[in-house]
Amino acid sequence: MADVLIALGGNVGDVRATFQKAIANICGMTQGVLKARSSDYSTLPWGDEQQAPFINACIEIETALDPHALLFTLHKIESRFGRDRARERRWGPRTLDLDLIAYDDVAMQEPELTLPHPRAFERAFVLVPLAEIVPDRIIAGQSVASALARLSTEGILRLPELS
Ligand code: PH2
Ligand code: MG
Ligand code: MG
Repeated sequence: MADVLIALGGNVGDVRATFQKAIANICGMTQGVLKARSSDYSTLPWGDEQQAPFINACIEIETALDPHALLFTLHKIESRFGRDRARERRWGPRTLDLDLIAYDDVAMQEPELTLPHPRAFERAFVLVPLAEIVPDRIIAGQSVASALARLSTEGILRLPELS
């Protein structure tokens, strides 16, 4: 089984409800075991500021799927929750974004998949939830917590648990 980190994001619809269902789908469709789930965070939009705030979270799962099969499954779940890659703009609004951040210690660079995720460490909206669940995990030579310490966390707000 591989240990996998996945980042969730979205800013269209009831994103927190989408996350709950998407996480159940991820576990079901990857025969995966959920090892950790961060809180949900409200985060200011990055890249394209003219849009609603995002909700972001991260999970850690164990799965036997290989990286490509896992990515294919994540894309399928994105479209199941209304994501339409053909119609969206770069960095723009979306119902659900599922990013594969790390897959064990696998390093690969292919057109459709780079591991670990090449931009995860530049983004506090990924690292804040990730540091909540795996602060000591080493990715690309540095710990999640030390990578986070170099970024501003302004505009990131931890949301209370849904009752
Ligand atoms: N995702 C984007 C673009 N901008 N900003 C935040 N705060 N969080 C995101 O997940 C995000 C974003 C495109 O996927
Ligand atoms: Mg993304
Ligand atoms: Mg993505």
